[in-house]
Amino acid sequence: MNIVTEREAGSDAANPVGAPIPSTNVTTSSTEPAADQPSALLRAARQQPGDRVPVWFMRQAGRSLPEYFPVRGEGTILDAIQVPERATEITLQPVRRYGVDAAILFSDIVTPVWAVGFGIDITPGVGPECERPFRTVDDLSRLRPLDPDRDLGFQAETIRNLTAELSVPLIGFAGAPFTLAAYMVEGRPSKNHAKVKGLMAEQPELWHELCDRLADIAIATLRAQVEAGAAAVQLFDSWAGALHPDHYRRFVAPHSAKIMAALADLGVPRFHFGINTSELLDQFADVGADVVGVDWRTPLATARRRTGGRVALQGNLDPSLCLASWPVVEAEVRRILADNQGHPGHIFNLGHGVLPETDPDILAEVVKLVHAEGVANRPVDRSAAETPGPEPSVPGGEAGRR
Ligand code: 1CP
Repeated sequence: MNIVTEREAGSDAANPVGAPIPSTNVTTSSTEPAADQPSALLRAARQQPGDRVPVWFMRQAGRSLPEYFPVRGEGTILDAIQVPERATEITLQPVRRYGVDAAILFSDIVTPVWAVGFGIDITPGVGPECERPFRTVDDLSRLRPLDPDRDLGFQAETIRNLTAELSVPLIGFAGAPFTLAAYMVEGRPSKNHAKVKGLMAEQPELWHELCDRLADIAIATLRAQVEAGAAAVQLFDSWAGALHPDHYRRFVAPHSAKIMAALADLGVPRFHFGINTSELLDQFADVGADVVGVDWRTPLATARRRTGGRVALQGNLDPSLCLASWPVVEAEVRRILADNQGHPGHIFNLGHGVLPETDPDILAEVVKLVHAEGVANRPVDRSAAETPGPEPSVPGGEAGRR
């Protein structure tokens, strides 16, 4: 894997690590990297040895931070996202508080679909909801292509604000077609995904057309984020683990692979994440990710064997255990670092998002411990990798045949 490019080098230069963090009334971590070092996150994403394990947290901004609420204001989260000053401040809050190695744009996976006028909203306390869910071919008319300049101008402005302030890389993100379709077809968050699985199996042509449009929307979103200054992107397929591996291969992988391939020329690391994906990890690597997120159910050493050592891994502390006392959390962090065996391609994270009830002081301690104890300089022993599984399910495969 060689994903070192001028674009990344440029983004490192634009955001020199160690540049001053904006003043704040929240304590800044004392674990800032020295100014002459490359970004720990981008190095680990390239599986290059370094002097520490980078760490950030999915859903690090938002409801777990007391300083979030006064900035967020009234209305839904989609209202806050549209005000660049607010979205900028909310994105910066966890970076200041924790000294994490990356910021993640404050937005949501449904933002682009909302922006093209599909008719989706985020209900506080519930999540994404659609009054008229996607069920028939007529619903395609509500899913026009995304024009990032017109539809997501506020997001580009937020990213430009952020890259001017940040001393660590900014991660942009989008929802993958399956996970977005899950909300659009079900109409709201769902446990068993029965309606979206039904549409997929019973109307495969409509399914592929829907996913193709969602893939184009994700591509336009992510390209615009990188052009505005994001130094890495994460494609969230949070609920793909609900699928049988064969269904994932036939109905989902081609679309995610199309997105990953369409970002290749940008040269930024492409992260890919879902929960319950133990049986899909090989395919998550095959779609073209550089970094694969692993939830807490799969030991990192197992995930590394399943992905054949061809991607960096991100994870995998159980967010529920972060509600326990520090000795419990500390033991888990040490176990995960040991499980990684000093491999340079490890980005420490939770196995899913921060739970709203989490004590931020616990996460601050996690960051300190990972920075103090994480070793990322063991030479990669590629012979230890398991033979990669079955034939890669890559672009041009199923998508080209359907
Ligand atoms: O008003 C609020 O504060 C609502 C809570 C909230 C927040 C803070 C939602 C509604 N979205 C967000 C922001 C958000 N969403 C971020 C930026 C914050 C950060 O990471 O620091 C990100 C990356 C997301 C991405 C997102 N949204 C995902 C993928 C990550 C994951 O958790 O798997 C998903 C699945 C969503 C949908 C969504 N949006 C909001 C909720 C409550 C949900 C999940 C609903 C469900 O259970 O299905």
